[in-house]
Amino acid sequence: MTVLWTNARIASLSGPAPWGWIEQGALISQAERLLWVGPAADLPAELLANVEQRHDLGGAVVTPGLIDCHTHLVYAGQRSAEFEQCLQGVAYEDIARAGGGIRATVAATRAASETELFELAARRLRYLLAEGVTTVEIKSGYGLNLATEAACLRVARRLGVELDVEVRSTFLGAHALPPEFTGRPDDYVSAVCDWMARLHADGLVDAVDAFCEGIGFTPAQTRRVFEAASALGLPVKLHAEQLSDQGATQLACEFKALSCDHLEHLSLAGVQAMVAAGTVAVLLPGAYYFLRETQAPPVDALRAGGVPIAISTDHNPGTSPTLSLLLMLNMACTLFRLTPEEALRGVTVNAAQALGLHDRGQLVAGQRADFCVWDIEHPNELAYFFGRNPLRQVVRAGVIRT
Ligand code: DI6
Ligand code: FE
Repeated sequence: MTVLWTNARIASLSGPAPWGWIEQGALISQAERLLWVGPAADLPAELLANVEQRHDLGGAVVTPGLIDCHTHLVYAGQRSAEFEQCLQGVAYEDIARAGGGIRATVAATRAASETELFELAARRLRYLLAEGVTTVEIKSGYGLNLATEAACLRVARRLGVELDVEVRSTFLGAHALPPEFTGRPDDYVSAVCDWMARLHADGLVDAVDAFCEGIGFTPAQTRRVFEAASALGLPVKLHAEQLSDQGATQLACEFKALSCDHLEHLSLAGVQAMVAAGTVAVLLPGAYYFLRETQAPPVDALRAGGVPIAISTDHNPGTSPTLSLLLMLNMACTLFRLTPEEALRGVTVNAAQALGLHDRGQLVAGQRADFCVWDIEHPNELAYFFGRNPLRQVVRAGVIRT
């Protein structure tokens, strides 16, 4: 099916114009791809001759479909009681050391059935889709044994089949030390490397992640996880420098990481490593806000180095229980001083790069026909409003979804 979409004001995020703006724009999609994007006045007659269906978008603003490139959507339970403790002054790290935190969610997740995990994650994912998310990354990391990690990754795959979204799955076995490995972190890392190979053989893994932190895994342990991933040909990502500077970013960049995520405590040497490796910086303002952090990531240095910056929800029950990617656009601007255009690039083209995807994130010929139609006059409103959802329509793979 060849479809003509007219009367669009397009933020293509491609080309030299701010926002890649096309004032009186049109798009032609053919099956799941864009065949042509540009000013309506330039529509080529030979393509118009083949159009089978037409849609008038009524002068609405059109952007690429949104991409949430860092989520922990599959888990059971929630941790609002820990939120209350944090408000009383107990530190997130102390809750984790006392057996709460990630381990509390691991216990709840192990106790849930795969069907329950699917239903819980589907309910969460629908909130993201309602704001125009067309691609989402989902990490495991709340199972921490082979059976439950596998179940969580199968749930992620099934979400991509049953809900209207493309899912990329990331194995985060090295998220926390499970209780049965207390005092034996190196043995646990060996187990993670072994499970990784099995999960990959079952087609459940698109990338590998780890939590390199004082309360997570050391750089030496993280290196072992990355060596195992590289041996399997899997790309890596890293939760790096969230609570302290471990030099984890430099390590991840040795392995040409797709992205380093969080980065509040990133050093200049870390920035330079990212520049050299072409690694994307994924900033997570929800976690920064929720933990009431005060040291923001070094945005000026990242910008100066030309490091692509992505933005994501980091949805998880402990440090970022948000299901609004639009809210993260606003927070990326207010808390991290991104421009609204940088923020939109952060949930489209740069988020795609953070997932190793090069077929989406901009509206140009050859890319996927994934786009959002918004009830706004200017794309900067996506970062300006908070708690308002101006989404009118989603087109994914060339088909109207909502
Ligand atoms: N960093 C985070 O912010 C989340 N995971 C991670 O490695 C927190 C996960 C949790 O507290 O449940
Ligand atoms: Fe995370």
